[in-house]
This record gives sequence, structure tokens and C-alpha cells, in this order.
Amino acid sequence: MTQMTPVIASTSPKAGPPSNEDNDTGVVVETRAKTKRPPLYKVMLLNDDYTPMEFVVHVLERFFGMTHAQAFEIMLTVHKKGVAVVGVFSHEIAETKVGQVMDFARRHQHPLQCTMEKE
Ligand code: TYC
Repeated sequence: MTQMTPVIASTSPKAGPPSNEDNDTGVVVETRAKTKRPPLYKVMLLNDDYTPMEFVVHVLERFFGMTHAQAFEIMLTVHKKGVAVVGVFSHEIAETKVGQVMDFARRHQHPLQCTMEKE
């Protein structure tokens, strides 16, 4: 779906696209394709009663490039509040991160849950 945005044209006509349309006011209106930034996705970690704190800290260091101090702080936020955003990414990167965390947790037999949500 391409949204066409009306723009008041400059007084000096210029060559080539975008297209000019004249209307009954004599005002020249240009239309151009509106560029949209791709949507971003929050990746979130959920608390549970069984995953060891050190494991969560390790996940945040390994898959989200956090320092030990940053990772420990975010882990404690999840532990106390139940959930925290650990990063914001494109759809493809967010899906990859969620998959990596879920796979790593499963391989270590921890119930840690990682989800994504449109920002
Ligand atoms: N609540 C867990 C515990 O007390 C620690 C934990 C923190 C688990 C963050 C998951 O996303 C999580 N061992």
C-alpha cells in the first residue's frame, strides 16, 4: 500500500518525477510516495520461579551484548516487576533473538520465556 502525499510545489517547476497535477485553484500540487520507517519490536524477558538468576544474567550478556552490571540490573527488574524490555529491534532481528534465548533456555532445561511485541 503506497500512500501518496500532496506537497505544495515550488514556484520554479523542475523536471522529471514526482508528477505535477494542476487543479482548479491553479495551485500546482505534487505527489510523492511517502516513505515509512519499518516497525520496531520490543523483546521482553518474563520472570519465573525456577530459572537461576545467573543464567538470566548470562543470557543478557550473551545475546544482548550487555555488560555484567547492565545484565544484573535488568535481571533484577524482571525478577521484581515480572517483565522488562531487553531491546528494540527490526522484526527479523527480534525474531532471531527470541529464538536464540528460547532455544538456549530449553537446552538448559530452564522455563525462561522471551517474547516480542510491536512497539
Ligand atoms: N525469579 C528467578 C529466581 O528467583 C530469577 C529470574 C529473573 C527468572 C529473571 C527469570 O526472566 C527472569 N531464580
